Amino acid sequence: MRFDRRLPIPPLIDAGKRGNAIELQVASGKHAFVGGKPTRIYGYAGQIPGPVLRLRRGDEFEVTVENKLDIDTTVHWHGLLVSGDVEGGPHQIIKSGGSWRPRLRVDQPASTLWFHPHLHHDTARQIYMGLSGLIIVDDGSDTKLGLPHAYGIDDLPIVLQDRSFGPDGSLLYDLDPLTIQYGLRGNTIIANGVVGPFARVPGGLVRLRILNAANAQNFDLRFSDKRKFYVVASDAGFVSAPVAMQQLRISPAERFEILVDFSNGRPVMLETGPDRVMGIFGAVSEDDSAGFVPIMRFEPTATAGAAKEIPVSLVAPAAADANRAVRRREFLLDSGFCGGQRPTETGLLPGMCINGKTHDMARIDVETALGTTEVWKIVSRGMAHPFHLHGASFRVLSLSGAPPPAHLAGWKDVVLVEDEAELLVKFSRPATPEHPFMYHCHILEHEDAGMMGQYVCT
Ligand SMILES: [Cu+2]
Repeated sequence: MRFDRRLPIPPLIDAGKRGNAIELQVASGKHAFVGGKPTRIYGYAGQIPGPVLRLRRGDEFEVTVENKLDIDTTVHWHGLLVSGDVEGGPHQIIKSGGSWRPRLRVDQPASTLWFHPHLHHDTARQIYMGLSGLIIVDDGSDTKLGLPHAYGIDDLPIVLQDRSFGPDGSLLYDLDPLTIQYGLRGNTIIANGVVGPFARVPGGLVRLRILNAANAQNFDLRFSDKRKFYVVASDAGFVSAPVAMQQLRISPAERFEILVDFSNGRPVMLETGPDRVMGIFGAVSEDDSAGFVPIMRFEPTATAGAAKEIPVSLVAPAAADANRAVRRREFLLDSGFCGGQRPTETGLLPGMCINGKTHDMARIDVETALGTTEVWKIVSRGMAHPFHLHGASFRVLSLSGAPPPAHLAGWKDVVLVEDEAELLVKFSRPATPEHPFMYHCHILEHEDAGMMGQYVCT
């Protein structure tokens, strides 16, 4: 790989600077993933990567979404804590040629969120075709904490995905029962929509906002010189203090913000290892199943960064007190096929279940009370499932019976469950039976196959 394409920096849409009224087109377009070979894609504004929305805490903004695709879609604000009627799940369909205009109130801590389609049975393909964008929630804490925050300079969005391409550079997406079972995995890793990019960065501290927007692949990130880096935030907010790490696993839909020190001036590669939970199916290197492959190259410049020191502390979340939980529930995510086959152009495809039931848009599975906290025990069977729920953030109480490592101890909205996990979920937004919240596996082929339930919060 040549690493001769500059890392695309998505356009920044700063809602506050546009009177908190923004527009988003969902359209098809052309994009060259592999040098010089444009191919048909879906994109927000018809482009890959999709824009980054910057939202200020305390603001209310309006989005006009126009669907220019020849298919229906939805736009789900993943991690944004808003009510069920505007969060863009499977019930808020935007018809082909139609539009949708939700008003959204931003009231949550600084965090890196994202948006993507959530149309039942077609989420995986639509995201694979290019529909995803990041959201930055800004609560003013960056300056106070001394964190890099110059967008595109020392604060870089990095969206990681895996893809497979045809000889003409086009995206390949074919579903069969085996692909559904393991989730679709590509043989090439892209960052911000291109293969093998490089980024020039200041020779100092740089913040990377990393999103795993892959359909199924867990990335296992490290730098080629094994340097330490510091996790400062997980999905829904800062961790209490920077966590020094040399290797970081990031599962589908998870976000981590990390600080990397480039002050030694040496170029370095960001690499990923195999998806450890998938055995031989998780290899990323064609010749060595244990090998790491380079994703992108960082080239420090002679310019010093604005931020000099790793902060000593960040924002400590309140203690995760399981005694406050009003009830306990258990969810079994099983990648064996259950009932509910769905017809497609290529024949019947099998369904997947939570607690023995495949997704049904007309069935409410769980009723919760607004303002309460519950313990949700998630059990994975068959393989590791990244569990996500809408309309709430949670704290990880335990993973396989042990307390979570420091970088997973803050507020989150996705967690990879290898065998079992206990989560303390705080229900702070309402959802009615007409517009319920989802909980589901974020392996997109599992979700489309029905590994998804619905809850109300009243
Ligand atoms: Cu799954």
